Amino acid sequence: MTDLIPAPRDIATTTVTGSGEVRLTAHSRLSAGTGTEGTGHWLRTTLRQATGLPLHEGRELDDAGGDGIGLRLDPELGPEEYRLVSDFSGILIEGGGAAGVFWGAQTLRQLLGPDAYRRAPLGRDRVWAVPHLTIEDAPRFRWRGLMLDVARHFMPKEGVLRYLDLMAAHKLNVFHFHLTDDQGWRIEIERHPRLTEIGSWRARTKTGHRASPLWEEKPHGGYYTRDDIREIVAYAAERHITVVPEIDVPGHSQAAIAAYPELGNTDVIATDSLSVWDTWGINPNVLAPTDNTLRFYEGVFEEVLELFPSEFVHIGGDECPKDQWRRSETAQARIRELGLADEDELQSWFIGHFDAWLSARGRRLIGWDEILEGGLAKGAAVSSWRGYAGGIAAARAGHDVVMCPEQQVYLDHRQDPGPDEPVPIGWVRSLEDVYRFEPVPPELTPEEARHVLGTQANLWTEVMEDHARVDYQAFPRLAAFAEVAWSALPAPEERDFAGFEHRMTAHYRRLDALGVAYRPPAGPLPWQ
Ligand code: TNX
Repeated sequence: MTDLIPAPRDIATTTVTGSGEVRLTAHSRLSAGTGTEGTGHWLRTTLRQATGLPLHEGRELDDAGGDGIGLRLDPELGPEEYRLVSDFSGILIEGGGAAGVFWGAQTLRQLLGPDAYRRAPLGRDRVWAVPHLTIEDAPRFRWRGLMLDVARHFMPKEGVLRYLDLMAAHKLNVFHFHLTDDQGWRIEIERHPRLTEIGSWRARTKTGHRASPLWEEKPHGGYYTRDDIREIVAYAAERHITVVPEIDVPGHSQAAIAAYPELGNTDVIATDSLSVWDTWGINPNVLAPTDNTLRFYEGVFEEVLELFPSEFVHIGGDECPKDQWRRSETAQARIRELGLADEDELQSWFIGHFDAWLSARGRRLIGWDEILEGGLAKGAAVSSWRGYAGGIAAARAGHDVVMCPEQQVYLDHRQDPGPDEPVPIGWVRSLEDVYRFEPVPPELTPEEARHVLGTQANLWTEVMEDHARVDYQAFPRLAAFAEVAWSALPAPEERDFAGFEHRMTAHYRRLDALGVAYRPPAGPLPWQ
């Protein structure tokens, strides 16, 4: 029962209270103190579904009694820190902030056993018990992220909400929402309706693994309306998850150019003949560095800021081939006019424009590590994906960093060398590899290391056409990643992977109850 993932900082079961347990019954009450009402609502709703117990409101904390649950703030604790005590007076969860109480509630759900993850009670005769114990816990990093690419394959809104629940269950708190790419534009922008009218569908897509019966070509698309986005952001906020939107510029933009051909390098190619891209890889059709493009994207970002309250806004910046800029007289004129050395500096100027634009509106820019090339914009933070190098350089220059190196935490990469993997791309990233991933490179001084805001796992979905495939790539590795992001694990070679695997046995039962189509640790793979 106490096989918690991610592992808490401290768990004590041998307190003076002895070896009893708290049993939730039809009489158990739940009291949520000031500032914890949101978690109270979440916990009551979630546990009512799973247990069928009413968990009526307790009038006061003490009213929770010996079989109740109390939630309250304790200003002595850090904002995400919590203490969970189960003893003869019931279960008390205290957090430094509302988020801390929420993470404590997630721990309580794990303690109640796998059936606490179901959406309806299996029967009235279940026992819902938590052993007497004390847990003290707090996260290692404040950015515990998951990136989901909904551009390569659209994930309908319900699937996104489900992923937010899965993130919360693993105490992850930043959802990096990759909303645009060459293969699709997924967010409604009122002032530029063609972005979704044209940009959200591609006529042809290759789905599945070549060797699988799912391999077929068919149209693909979809997008989120503004209200869908509002709902996703609100749902995330209820779970103490921040949604960081990504609008990828100036590369990975063919869907936008297909919708508005004037955004492309019209003096180099006939952009009006481009359609939403239907293959994968690095695309040569990038945005033209013109005033028109800047104004267009300022309009896009204005609407994005209205919908997303997050401090950080991701502007992509990755994999922007410079060939068209080299050949474009318009781009070359801009380079001369700005007195720039080359096309790298032109990209840097482009990103710098949005850095200043976002800063003026009280937000902060974050981009993939290519934004270091040609000079990093003043306030920019970096998602270090091509290994650690970009992150190290950025941290040394005083910029904040999120570590997400493809060598460790790209969950689209295969997790086993066997011939049966449905996604035979990338290097092998086993569960153990992810568990031994260290987000802070030893090269950094403690001062520099303070710029590592945290870490993020990335789910690129070129070869994940539905949520079962996303689940298969994400799990169980995301559970290992969550422990890396949350728990203060020792150095990689000293980590107790066998102990983690042992705790996973209990965690697989939770994932089963949640209906997660994870890669099974043994036995036939789902399609065999
Ligand atoms: C590189 S990571 C990309 C993505 C691909 C991914 C596939 C990054 C910033 N760019 O466009 O989907 O590799 O692993």
